[in-house]
Amino acid sequence: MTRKSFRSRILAPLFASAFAIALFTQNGTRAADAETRIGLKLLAEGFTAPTVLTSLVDGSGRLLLADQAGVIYVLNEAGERSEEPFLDLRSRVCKFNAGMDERGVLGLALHPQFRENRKMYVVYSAPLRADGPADWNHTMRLSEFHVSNTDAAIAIPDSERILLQIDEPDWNHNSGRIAFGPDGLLYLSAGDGGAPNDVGSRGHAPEGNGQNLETLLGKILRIDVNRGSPYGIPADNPYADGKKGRPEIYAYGLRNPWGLSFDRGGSHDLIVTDVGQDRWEEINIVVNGGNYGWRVREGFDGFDHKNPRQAPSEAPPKTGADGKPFIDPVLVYKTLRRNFRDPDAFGVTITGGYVYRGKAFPHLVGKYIFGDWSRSMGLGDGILLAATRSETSIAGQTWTVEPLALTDHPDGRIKAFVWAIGEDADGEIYIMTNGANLVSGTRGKLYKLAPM
Ligand SMILES: [Ca+2]
Repeated sequence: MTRKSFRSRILAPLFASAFAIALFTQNGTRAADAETRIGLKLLAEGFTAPTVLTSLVDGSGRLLLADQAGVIYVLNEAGERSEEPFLDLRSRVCKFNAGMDERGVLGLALHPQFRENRKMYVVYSAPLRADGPADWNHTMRLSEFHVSNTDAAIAIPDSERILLQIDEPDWNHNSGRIAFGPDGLLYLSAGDGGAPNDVGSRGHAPEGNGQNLETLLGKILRIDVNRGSPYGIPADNPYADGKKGRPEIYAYGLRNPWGLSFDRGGSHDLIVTDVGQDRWEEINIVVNGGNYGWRVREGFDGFDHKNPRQAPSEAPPKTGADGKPFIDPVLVYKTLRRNFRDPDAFGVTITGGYVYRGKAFPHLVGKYIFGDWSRSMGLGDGILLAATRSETSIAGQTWTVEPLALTDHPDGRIKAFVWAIGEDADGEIYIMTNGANLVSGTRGKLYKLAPM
């Protein structure tokens, strides 16, 4: 070996990496100059556990904020809360746990023709209905309400028309997110009913609710609120005739889908996040009739409910009980369960968000903005994240993810529970946080992603 070749072997990689760093810095600086810096602007506080933020589409620019504790508020663009709530459901929601709780007001959506018909839809957890299974926990209710014709900021409590009731064996894994699709139909996410691993004699089918087509638990449902009594079944729902499954089912194999939204641009994908058991948090693009795997798969792996912390040694199943192939998530990341320092695990629970289609941040357009609830069940330590569709599949994933770099939180960590993400009529994004893992108190806050 000559001295020269020795030197070049040592120096060439050093030179190459120094060159790469220089390029990266140059690109990074250039990119940072072009990108509008993202600030977390506190809009309102003093809530309990805010779950939904949407626009009151009456031309006033006002916002609606649903609080899990039972009240829906009207806010102006500056975040100031109207004295009179939009709708107070505290006498209709079930009694909350002293500790953690996943019940309460969980979903809110205005009818696509709200300006003309003043109809809106709410999902909330009511006490167990009289004819519900005796030892079950509560009944999740999807109801229609009318809003005053003279004042769009007041919903009429007595106008409630209950559309759908789902009995829930436990207080957790309810989901209850709703959104109208571009088809004008209402989509509702229902969790697997609670209890670890979708197993249990109280309220879980032998094969798990996610894979059982005779229960609405563990599903994405789709109904037509504009016809039928109390609603219509879309003709192309996969089990519309009711012979092989419940006609409301649109897709299945979900565990605790705390996130359901349509991309308002692109191909209007329905994006559903699914909270993992012990190993993987998922983002899924949900299609008609799709089977997303729970509880025989988690992430890209198989799932053994008797040994949930390890992937089974055999290859994951490729097809479900109906013979159709499972649909892979577009992105997974590790669930933080045991190793609290694992850098690949953002937290313990994925919180679904929205594909950004607003105007404030051109560099975010087309990215899916979401979060993870917290690194800890007891202490609020959540993160905001941005996922990007990638050109090539990486280990089966077609999206990539990185922390959403905020002006005051460059690592995306906002030091609170990321309870929910919201979106207004302009496509701008809101973050709802809770300072405690409780549905009591006044530690809930509403932030807007705003140039800063
Ligand atoms: Ca899945």
